[in-house]
Amino acid sequence: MKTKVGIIGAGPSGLLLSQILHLAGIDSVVLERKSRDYVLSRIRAGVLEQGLADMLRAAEVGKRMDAEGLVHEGVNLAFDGRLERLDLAGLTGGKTVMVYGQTEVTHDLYEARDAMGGTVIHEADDVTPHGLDTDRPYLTWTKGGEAFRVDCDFVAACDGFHGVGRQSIPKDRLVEHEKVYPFGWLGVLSRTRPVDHELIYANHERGFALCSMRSDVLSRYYVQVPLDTDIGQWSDDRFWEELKRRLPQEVAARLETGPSIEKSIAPLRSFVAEPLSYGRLFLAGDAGHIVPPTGAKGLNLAASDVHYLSRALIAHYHEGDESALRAYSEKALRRIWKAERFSWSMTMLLHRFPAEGSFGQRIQHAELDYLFGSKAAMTAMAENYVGLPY
Ligand code: FAS
Ligand code: PHB
Repeated sequence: MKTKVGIIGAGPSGLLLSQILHLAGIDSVVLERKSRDYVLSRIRAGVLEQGLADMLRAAEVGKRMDAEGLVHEGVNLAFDGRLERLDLAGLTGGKTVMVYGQTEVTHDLYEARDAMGGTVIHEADDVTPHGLDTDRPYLTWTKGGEAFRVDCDFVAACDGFHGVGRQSIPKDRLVEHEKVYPFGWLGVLSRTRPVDHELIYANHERGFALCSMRSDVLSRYYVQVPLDTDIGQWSDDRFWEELKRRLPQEVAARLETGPSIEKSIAPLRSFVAEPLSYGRLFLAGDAGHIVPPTGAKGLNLAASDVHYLSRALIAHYHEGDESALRAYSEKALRRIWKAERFSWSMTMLLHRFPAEGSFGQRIQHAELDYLFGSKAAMTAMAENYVGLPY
């Protein structure tokens, strides 16, 4: 088998890259280790920056998002008994975010790949990149006990934090920067009406909470939990009671509860690998970086990586111009680090850090009180939340 770009991973990064390259007449093969159903069963991100929404429309996969997604012009922060609204559109000259689940984005990308004859191979075991430091790299894998190989010009590792791509870069050519937070997020998905028409991020002495949604009848909630939490100890009733205790009373009073249809714990970390390329291998999305979900940046950073990488590959094939491929890592990392900073700052501002004691919480309240008394501070938060330019 031969293709131009071998893509490892059929998450949003890999599928979006494959779709954009196809529309530019550049063929690719996507190798995914899990089944399609497994990929589509994962509940992940919920907030799309305008940049990602525009990319999906340009890639001819934005129709269902525009029909079913929720455009949000503001976001709310609860702290110290207050509920304050950040007017995203008013502070950023009309920019908004789109609430539309990553699962739906992935579903729409799969549909488009199918419709355009895309090659996505699932349950590909032991995907292994070869010859990355040559001009004839290739990928091998096994499936059903049979061995396969695809020769390509380039390899895009869109295989997430635990993927094989980053591991294929020689250790002496990679620097990894990491911060692990001393807590996780316990998330619940429920077929209940969202508690508010916009998101609510809550700083509370019992811990962080987030009220989000997937639609008008599908809600997504999170509470901060210790890293060693046993999810088996968290009944639905316990979750709802804890969430109510972390929200302002007028919000808790109107919270609609119901059976969870998904419940999971996600650890929080900040991570960046540098550089994002090695020979003919390019890292995109979680393969190269991780952010704590507090800033709703994970999926959106994957999008800007794909934006830069797809344009660089198109310049190579259409104009023989290699400069953007050479500049990919530096260009992507500049935007990545700004989103890492924002996600870290939102995490430090909104979560409970027991080691910081009452002084730490008072500092957080002072920062939040200052924020909502300063147009400059609110504008800075708003422009980061809606997404910095590509
Ligand atoms: P993904 O991890 O989505 O996809 C990588 C794909 O590669 C997977 O399908 C995997 O099976 C495949 N793969 C891995 N190794 C392979 C191999 N060796 N061979 C072949 N295939 C391989 N972001 C937010 O903005 N908000 C959130 O609330 C949020 N919640 C999250 C919760 C969890 C539990 C996790 C893990 C992440 C969350 N994120 C969130 C971040 C998430 O949305 C990612 O940013 C997003 O999935 C990035 O997409 P990809 O880069 O495509 O990586
Ligand atoms: C979600 O809806 O899953 C979500 C929204 C905003 C975040 C994190 C997660 O910051």
